[in-house]
Amino acid sequence: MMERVYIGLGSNLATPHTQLRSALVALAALPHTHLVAQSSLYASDPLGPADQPRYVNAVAALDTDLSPLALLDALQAIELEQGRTRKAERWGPRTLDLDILLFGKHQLDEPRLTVPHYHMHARAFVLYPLAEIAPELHLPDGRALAELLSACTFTGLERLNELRQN
Ligand code: PH2
Ligand code: MG
Ligand code: MG
Repeated sequence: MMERVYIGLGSNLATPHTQLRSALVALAALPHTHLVAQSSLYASDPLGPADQPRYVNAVAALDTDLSPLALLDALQAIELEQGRTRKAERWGPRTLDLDILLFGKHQLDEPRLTVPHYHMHARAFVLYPLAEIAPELHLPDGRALAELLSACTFTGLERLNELRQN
């Protein structure tokens, strides 16, 4: 059965907006998957260590027949393809981060994958792009995205236009 999945995209190294554009092309090419929608790109202040560049973030909606772990494998392959290296530093800089935010109405708590994504309900750089493509969304626990948004400020976030993407 096709599931509607939301992916958070983030980058703060190696021309971030280019990283996100390539990642969207790669997502659109995944097997058994359709890219349904993509948000604008947003510049965002780094969450975590402050001595790193600003991020560019976006959210994409996919319909997929892949299982959650098969999709995770595919996303990690795209991250590696785009030069991702795993460093010890938590929340450190990265060329590309692809996070499964939501997988249909599933709630998963497995060693490799927690869905909904841990902190999505409080992150402006996730909630605002998500609301752009799915304003009526509800989380699996019933909370409305609109309600989460109203508790989360736009501070530190900047929607990028087509001409100024970095
Ligand atoms: N991702 C992180 C850590 N901090 N900050 C912003 N602004 N955007 C991110 O995507 C991000 C972050 C770890 O995944
Ligand atoms: Mg992340
Ligand atoms: Mg990640």
